Amino acid sequence: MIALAYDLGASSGRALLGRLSGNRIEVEEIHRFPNDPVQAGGRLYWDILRLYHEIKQGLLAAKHRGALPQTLAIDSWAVDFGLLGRSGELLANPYHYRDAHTEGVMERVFETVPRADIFARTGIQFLPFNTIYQLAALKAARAPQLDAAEHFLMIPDLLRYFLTGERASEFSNATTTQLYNPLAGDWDGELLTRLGLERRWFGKVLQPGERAGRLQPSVCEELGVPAIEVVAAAEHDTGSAVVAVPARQRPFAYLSCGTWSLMGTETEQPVMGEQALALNFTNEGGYGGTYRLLKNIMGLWILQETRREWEKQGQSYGFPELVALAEQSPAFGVWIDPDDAAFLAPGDMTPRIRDYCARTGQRAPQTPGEFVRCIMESLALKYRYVLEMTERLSAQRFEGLHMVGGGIQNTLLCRWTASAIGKPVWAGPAEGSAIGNLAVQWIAQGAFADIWEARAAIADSFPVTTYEPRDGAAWNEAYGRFRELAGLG
Ligand code: LFR
Repeated sequence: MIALAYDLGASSGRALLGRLSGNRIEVEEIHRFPNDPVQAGGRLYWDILRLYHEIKQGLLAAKHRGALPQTLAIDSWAVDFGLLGRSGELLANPYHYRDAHTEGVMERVFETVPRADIFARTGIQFLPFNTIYQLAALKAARAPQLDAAEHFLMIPDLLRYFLTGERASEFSNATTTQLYNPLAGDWDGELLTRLGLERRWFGKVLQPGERAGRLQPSVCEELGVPAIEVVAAAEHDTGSAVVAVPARQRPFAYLSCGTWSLMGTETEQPVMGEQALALNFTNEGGYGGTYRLLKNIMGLWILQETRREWEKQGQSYGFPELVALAEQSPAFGVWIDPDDAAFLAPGDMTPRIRDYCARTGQRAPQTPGEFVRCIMESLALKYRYVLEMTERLSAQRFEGLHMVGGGIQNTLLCRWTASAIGKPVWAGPAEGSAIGNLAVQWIAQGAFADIWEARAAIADSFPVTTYEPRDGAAWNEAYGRFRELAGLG
């Protein structure tokens, strides 16, 4: 059975062809393309039509291989969206969630709807770029697109709409808007109304695995392909990544490791108590009505931006080179809290790291190796904190940590993570989101009975590397100091 997964990340997109025979999964990347954000007029956008063009190229690549899929599905990063007008046209280019227009908006929204109310209605963590604050920012700016808007679609919904002509939202991604009420099982009409947003913009919400239409005739004609069926995967990439965690049962802990690090556990019910609110955990919707009780950690973003900064200055380093430099630098010298608000916006990171060090009375890193060591050790230490909080909130103990996603290619990070948490790390698969996307398509096609059968096939088809913890005493001591420095209780 052949399925085609599109996985769009914050810096590149891929089309992967998945073949399933018996319980054996094979994936082949057939198309990869950059997804560079575009700055224009002081704003930061996604190049949505270019992404749609690349999606078509992926279909052509499958056709030229003689491997047309039975179904296809798209997953991407969360929270971003487009608005459609009366005749279904896209009204404006979608903003990038790291655009500055949401600065300070979250706090202003709390004056209308208090923070605790928003959490009680949605169970979603407070991130300044959540859809709710993006829409509030457009509203405050009297953006003309709001006057003409008829439909709201998130990025994968929008691309799926271009392909099929059918408009529908998808559950896993819808929850990330912070406008969806998991207890009511629908968009939160009251919350929308209180913010002056229109309930009617928000349409039907499909569950991951539901069929979502077929390629429309104009697309079939343009590409010379049949009317392939389109499935709603867990369209939030993190949702798809968690589908692909090769665990045999619950409970399990995961870290989806890419530009962001998403750490948590899969639960059957959202955890919406006071403690979850205080720790700013989230409950994003998943496959089969599950939830991802997790926390966003800034992740490899800081390293990616640091590398970009050095490149701009004419010093080009590959990631493996940077990791090697970090390994050769002295241990436990200086740390940052990766989730400090200073590290969210795009741009040069080394001045912000220096500034953080000055604020916290530390000697700033000097060499590239020291900077990278600082970033990676800080991530590993933050992972330990978030894992402990996940255990506390879910009242579970984890024997180890599943790491999935491209970040596991950074084997030093996997090693340090195991040492920091004092538990084994099981790393794999690296193509987490794409494989989870494919798995949901195969469940929809009837090839897997359920998610556990899919996870067993994933466990049998892809290598998983185990990293055992080392130097326990030194990491424990470091963790104590890190918590104090980062003000983590
Ligand atoms: C990861 C991710 C995170 C989300 C962030 C922004 O790619 O989807 O889960 O918080 O991107 O959308």
